[in-house]
Amino acid sequence: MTTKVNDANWWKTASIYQIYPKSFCDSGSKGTGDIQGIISKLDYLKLLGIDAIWLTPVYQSPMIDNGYDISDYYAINPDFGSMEDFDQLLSEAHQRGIRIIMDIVVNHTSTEHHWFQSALADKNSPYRDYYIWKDPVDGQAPNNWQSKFGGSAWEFDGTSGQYFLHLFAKEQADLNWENPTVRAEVKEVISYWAEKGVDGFRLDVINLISKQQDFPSDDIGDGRRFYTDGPRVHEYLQEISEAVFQKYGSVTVGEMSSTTLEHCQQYSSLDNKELSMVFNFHHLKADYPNGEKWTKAPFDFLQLKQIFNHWQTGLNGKGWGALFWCNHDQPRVVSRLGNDQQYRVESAKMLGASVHMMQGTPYIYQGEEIGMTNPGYTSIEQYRDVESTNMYDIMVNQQGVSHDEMIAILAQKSRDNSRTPMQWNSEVYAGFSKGQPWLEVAKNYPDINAEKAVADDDSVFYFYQQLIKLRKEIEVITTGSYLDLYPQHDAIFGYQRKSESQTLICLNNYYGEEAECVLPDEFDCDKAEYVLANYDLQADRVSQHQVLRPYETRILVLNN
Ligand code: TEU
Repeated sequence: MTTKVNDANWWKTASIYQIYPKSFCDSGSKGTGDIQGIISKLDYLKLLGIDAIWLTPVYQSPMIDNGYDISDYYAINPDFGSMEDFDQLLSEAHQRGIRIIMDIVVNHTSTEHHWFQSALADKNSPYRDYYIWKDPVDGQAPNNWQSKFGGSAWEFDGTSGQYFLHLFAKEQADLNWENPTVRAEVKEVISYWAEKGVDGFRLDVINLISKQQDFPSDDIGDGRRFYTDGPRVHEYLQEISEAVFQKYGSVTVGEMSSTTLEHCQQYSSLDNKELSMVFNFHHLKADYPNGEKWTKAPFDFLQLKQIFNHWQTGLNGKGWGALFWCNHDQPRVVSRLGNDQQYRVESAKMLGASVHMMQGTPYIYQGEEIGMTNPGYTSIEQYRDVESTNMYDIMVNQQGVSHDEMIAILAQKSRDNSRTPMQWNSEVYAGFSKGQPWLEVAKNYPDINAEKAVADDDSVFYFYQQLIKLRKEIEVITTGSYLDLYPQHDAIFGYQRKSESQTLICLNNYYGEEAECVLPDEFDCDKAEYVLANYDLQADRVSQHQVLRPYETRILVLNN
């Protein structure tokens, strides 16, 4: 079946693979991943069938936030390799028909960036206004905004007697986008990488760049409502898009923190005035009771389906979403929403199918394609993530939460859950490195690794390979409408995609007990066929009455 999408929008039938370089593959024995390690795995990615790699930051950085604190946008961090290594990666990926999407972090820079260092040294520096400095109010921080990593979002500088804003770590100073020179610098940075042949950009927390200029305190929240989807954000994005993205034909995906559907319809509008597509995270807060991340809680299944329904129907015909469960900030989905013990393979496949049959562009995070799990760390010493260690200090040492309770919360919610070294084989350190890794490898690597998956026709790997192929072969996946068939069902997430020529139904049992549903009367089972499933279906005939086994997924297609 041919798709109805022209090549300029190649990304509408593509699947994108996210690499977190520090944890992907070490070509030597440093214990941290590098670019040569990525190059050595390009054939593995080609076999999977992905179309592009989203590479998280490899620029010069003190690595306080593992590269999201950039100190030089024009240099490669020697921990990852050289610019020649990067050029080789770009060339070898292109030779395999794989595009490269670079991470661009321009809401903030590292406080070691020379812009910030100059601003810090001299209140009259030309770079002072690159950042957001405010006088104390009544001897305190300018307002009560909170950092997303805990504590105040303001850091005091004794030399100048002013505070500077940092929505993340205190080593990540927010840029002042009101300053046209800052916007010009950003255009230069992105143009530099586009000129090198980079195919696209992932824009880190790009919906936070416009702050309400009176910087009011927030009497009902942590201040995010005064800088999220801010007053000039669309103006800024249109300016950058016109100057750079449209000029180079770059594909772009914006990471939108705490955003709304309405803003995302504009960010990803089909007229391409701003970005190609957006990441939103609402579906990944179904296990945040009352929006609170730092609790150990089950996910709310009906809420999860309602959120998918809201975004699938809301973006259809108006914008374009990224489809994902996992990334370097999120725990492993098979541990979070599936069953990473008795039904690890079945639930990993079911969760993959759940999002891959939706409208949007799927993103596969390293290790998701082989069903990697959370590591189940038991002590705070095993953690490295600045957010996790900050929150441990605040909650245990300042708020009196017990050590055991916090360890249980971290085991479910910490970003390090997804940052454990990629499991390549059953050799020491899972074949990730010849030296001790920077973060402990999950103990299950002898059983869960890429080498074993590639040798097993029934592995999660080949199921994902099929999902990627289906998107290219079945047009309704890209163009069809969306209908949740059983919004109130307490175990089955079943939805229908419909176009003029095809109907697709994706059925997913999210739990470990058998579950039943009935297909819509108008769905002609006699003409329908199963195109993919995670159990042997025995009977080829599609029946109106469906009985799904634990974590079973079934994808059915009917050519209208
Ligand atoms: O993440 C932004 C973001 O929203 C997440 O930090 C989220 O708030 C948190 O991880 C979940 O609790 C981006 C990057 O993906 C992340 O790795 C960086 O730490 C952050 O921005 C700052 O650059």
